[in-house]
Amino acid sequence: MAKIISGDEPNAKIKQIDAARVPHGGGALTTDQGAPIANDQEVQRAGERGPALIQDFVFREKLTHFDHERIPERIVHARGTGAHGVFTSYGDAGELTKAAFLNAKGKQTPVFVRFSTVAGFRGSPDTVRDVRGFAVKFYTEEGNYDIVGNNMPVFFVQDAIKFPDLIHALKPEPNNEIPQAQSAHDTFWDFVASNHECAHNMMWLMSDRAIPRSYRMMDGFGIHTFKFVNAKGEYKFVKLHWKSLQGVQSLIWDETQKIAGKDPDFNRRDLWEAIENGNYPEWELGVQVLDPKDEFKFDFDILDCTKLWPEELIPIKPLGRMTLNRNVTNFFAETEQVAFCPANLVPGIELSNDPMLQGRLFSYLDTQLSRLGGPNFHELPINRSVAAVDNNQRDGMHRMSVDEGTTAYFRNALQHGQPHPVGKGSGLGDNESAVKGAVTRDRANSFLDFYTQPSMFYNSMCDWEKGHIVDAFRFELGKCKNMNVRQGAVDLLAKIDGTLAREVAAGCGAKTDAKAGYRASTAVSPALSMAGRTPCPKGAKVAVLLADGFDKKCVDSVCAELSAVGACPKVVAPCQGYVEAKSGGGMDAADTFATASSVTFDAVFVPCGCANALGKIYAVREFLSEAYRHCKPVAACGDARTLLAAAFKAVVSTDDKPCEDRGALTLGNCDGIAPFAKRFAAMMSENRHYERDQANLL
Ligand code: HDE
Repeated sequence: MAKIISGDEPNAKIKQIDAARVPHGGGALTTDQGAPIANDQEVQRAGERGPALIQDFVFREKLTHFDHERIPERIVHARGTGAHGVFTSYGDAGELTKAAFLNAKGKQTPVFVRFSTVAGFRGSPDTVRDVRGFAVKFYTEEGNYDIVGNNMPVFFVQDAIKFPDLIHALKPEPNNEIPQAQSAHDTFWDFVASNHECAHNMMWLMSDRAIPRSYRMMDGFGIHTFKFVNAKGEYKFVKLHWKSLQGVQSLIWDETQKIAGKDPDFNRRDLWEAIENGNYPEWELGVQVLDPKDEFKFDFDILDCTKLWPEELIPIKPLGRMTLNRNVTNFFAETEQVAFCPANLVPGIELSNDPMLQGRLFSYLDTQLSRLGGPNFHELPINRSVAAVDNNQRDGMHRMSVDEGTTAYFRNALQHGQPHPVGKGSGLGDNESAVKGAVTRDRANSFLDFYTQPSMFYNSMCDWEKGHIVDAFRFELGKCKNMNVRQGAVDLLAKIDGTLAREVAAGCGAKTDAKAGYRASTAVSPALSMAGRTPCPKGAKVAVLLADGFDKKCVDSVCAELSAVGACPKVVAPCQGYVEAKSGGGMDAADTFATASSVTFDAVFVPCGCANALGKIYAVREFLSEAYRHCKPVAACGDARTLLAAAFKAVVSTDDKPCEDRGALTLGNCDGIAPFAKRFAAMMSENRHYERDQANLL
């Protein structure tokens, strides 16, 4: 059956992609037919100042190709970015599943991942409030296996037939195609208010999970219930989880909006740079496992994709680790043409009857037919399986393979019955399961509780998370022009949490008689809070603000500590080029106050020696006050403390002992630079200073 790429599994996909690479720039320019071109800069014309000739095939071929360079963007998840990597199995899942890629310790399988936003068009900014797609393709020895998930564990609607309605409501409104990449508009909230099953995903969408600091710093979820089947044919229900080993961190809402202008490619660039710098992001794949005998044990239906399985009830068993270690060579060929499908499974992993999952099985193949132009997209290098493909499918648009032989049918005698089905128990999805009940469009009663889990989610948030959720609702509903829409959304909140409904209503002009303290559920799931998930310092971007005259010893000492934890200090100065230190020597400035802004950094440091020069630049004050407002670590020593004082209020050090006030780290006398530098570097692996949210900043 499958061809095993022995001893070289992690590189199998890379080899395939490399085989398809075409180096360019080798010499003569040719037509697509390989004929040399004399001149492709001037159209052939009748006389130097005369009309163009239709016989100019060189011109027509060039323009025809150009006119067709784009393929339809994805209807949803159009904006995304991808990377290659490898999945390493922990090898102890044999009791659960016969899937070969999980069956040996250390076994490596190549993967391709595409992260995305949902609502925006292909050119939309990365940092919008949205669900993030987290789609992984495993190129296993038994064929491609795709986990096409999101960065939130639940979905908006329960039934696939409602998906077009949800997306029509979320996308820009059809009369004027406004707004781009935003849920903050009337039709989306009208849909939410009219379809209470959205409540749970809507709570996640209003939380900080919807504005991740980086694709590296978010978790992923398979969302649906699947089945793992072992070699004995026994099955268990499972939910899939990707836990980020970079920790989990989010941006601040004001910051996301500014980044959308300053660097619309923020998340794409972050992932690209991390991989280029050898700072390979990793996630641990895990499963929650449920015995079929416990299917009806809970107060939610395990087939309902608007519900999660609290980790405290069903713990996550780790299965392996994914490392992203190679950027794409060509965005179009790899990231744009990759085609995921939840039906791409391997023996040992099967579907459940989740009505959303069932509908997805149809949609993905269907969408590729128009997006990738025919039934042969599986032959594109990025989609091609590393396991041998052999079947009786033939021909169609853009067929790459030159299929040999005369038999394209089964059963046959001419080819000795080959290729042949492998038989019961060895192939895909052939585990038997019972079906009962009448054909119906009725929804099960067990799907009809819309409020308990959203309430548990809200109960599980810490104070700053709750504050951000209230602010998000106020913003989103505040952007809705129709008062009935705002009121409808607040009425929905009143069924979840009375205090939340009252706070949101007060901010958006709606009314509520919800009782403060009312909660649809008193349950708490601590695993849902991000408060305990601190970021990994690797790749943290630190702005070092300099001008001529700075103290190099301070900068060297701080930069050394930052580099030691894997953070990336970057000099920002009034002009690009060399900045001279007071005691001789200097540093190169990569950015200026015109090209850089605090929102694209994780922290800021200003050394002593250049406060006079920097104090004259308005952008420096803005840089510091904004970093402070966005709750980032801000550090200054010596005379630079005056710059901090001009930007925000903080208690500062007056001697050689570092002083820390809500993430503002200062040092009066630079003799104490060593502990100061160490402490600043340690701050890169802490949560942001959300206590400043409520603080009087200026
Ligand atoms: Fe998708 N979805 N989806 N979806 N989805 C697509 O497929 C669709 C759903 C998800 O990076 C499209 O190839 C329907 C749930 C991700 O290429 C399209 C329904 C979840 C990606 C499509 C759903 C997802 C897609 C667009 C309801 C979370 C990006 C182009 C039945 C578990 C994959 C394409 C990538 C992409 C349809 C529901 C996640 C149009 C009809 C639930 C991460 O086929």
